[in-house]
Amino acid sequence: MTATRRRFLGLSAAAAGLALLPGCSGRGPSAAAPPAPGALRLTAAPMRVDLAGHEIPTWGYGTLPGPEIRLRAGDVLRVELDNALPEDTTIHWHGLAPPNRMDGVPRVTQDPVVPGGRFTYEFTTPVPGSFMYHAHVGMQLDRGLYGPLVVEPRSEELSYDREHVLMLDDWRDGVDAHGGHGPAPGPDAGPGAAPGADEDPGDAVSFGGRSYPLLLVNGRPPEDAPVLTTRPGDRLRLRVMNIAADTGFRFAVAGHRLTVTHTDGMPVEPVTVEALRLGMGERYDVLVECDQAGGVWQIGVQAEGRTGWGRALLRYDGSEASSPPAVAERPAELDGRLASYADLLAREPLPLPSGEPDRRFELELSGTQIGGQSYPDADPLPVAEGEWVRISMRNTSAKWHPMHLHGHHFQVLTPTGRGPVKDTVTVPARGGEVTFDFLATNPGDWLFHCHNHHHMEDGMVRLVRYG
Ligand SMILES: [Cu+2]
Repeated sequence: MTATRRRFLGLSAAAAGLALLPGCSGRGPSAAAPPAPGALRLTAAPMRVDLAGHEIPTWGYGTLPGPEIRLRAGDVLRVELDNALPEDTTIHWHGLAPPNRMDGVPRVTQDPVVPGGRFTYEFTTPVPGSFMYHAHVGMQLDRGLYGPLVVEPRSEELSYDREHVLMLDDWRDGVDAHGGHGPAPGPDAGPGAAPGADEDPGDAVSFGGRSYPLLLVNGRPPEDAPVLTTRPGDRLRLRVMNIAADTGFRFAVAGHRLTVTHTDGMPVEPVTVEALRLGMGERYDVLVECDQAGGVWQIGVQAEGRTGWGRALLRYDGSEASSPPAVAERPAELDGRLASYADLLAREPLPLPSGEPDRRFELELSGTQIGGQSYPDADPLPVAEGEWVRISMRNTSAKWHPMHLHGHHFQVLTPTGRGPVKDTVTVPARGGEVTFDFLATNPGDWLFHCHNHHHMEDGMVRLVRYG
């Protein structure tokens, strides 16, 4: 996930006429035919990963994270999914807006892919940005079934020297029984726990209540942190992605500031801050001016509202003699200025007409319900094709909820009137309110849900339905 690899991929992609990674055979069914020309094969299968010297079993797409998919705006994404798991699976393309039948939601947009089965996803990707793919069956995302998906613009406006993708995850798979990784998981304090068990003191920002012993950056625990390299004077582009099931993150780089250029892949006017807060499913692209003379710098990832620590390292070339910061060394920048939605101005606002929305929904987020209902015993939110739709949410629960709409980009309503265009927006707890608008231009049944997967499994889902 470095620029070196990107250049390599760019070359191989040019040869193949498609900017996709070569097929990843993983440990899939050996009898399967090779993928069609230009297709990437992803095999969902049991696998083992090394977490700082401890090998644990999980499920994944061959590597952790899964192979990076990188293509250019207007390309066709063509992925053959082979299911070598003992249960059904699908892939959802988080942040993309494919035709409904390619959205990867079992029993809503497609039949689940049964064990031993195959499904080919194929659609064009006109919109550039930083996206993710992940399984969308039960709690499979909580294992290793995820990876980054980058759509590059046909011509890049930003100027930078190197690029790195950072996927932030909370992890417990195979660790609970291992005993070698930090504290044992505590009692489950999720939405199913006794009333009051998940109440946070004061103004704590908590996105979830389950116990996760490890935080991983690109599949690696803090004792075995990934190292990003740079040179003095270089400008880095970081694509920071929260793929966790139950954890919001604070993110900062010691000794450096972050200039936000995109949120959820969509461009914003640059804003320079010291830290990011990412709900589950959210992504930020930032530029980092590497204006230090050298050294090794902590890239800190802190769980919001509870203990939990992950990290990566930023190493300047020529600093081989420098020792890295201690594992737990916490960048002061984590307490600095955050990028708020109100700070962000869309560079490409949605083409909303003048006047008022055609349709409005006002939905309370309470516990793990949306508008007082729990999926699947929940009414679809009916819209009509072509409408301008406004959804207003008020969160009266004790948890922050990152709400994700499939199949659309929406525009967050902020005082500037030009709020960021996103696909996942975090609604603060205890009275927090967020409103967004979207254009109903992609008919189908689309999930609108909390991206805390425990909350989703608990029914924090509605369908937006039209066409
Ligand atoms: Cu939630």
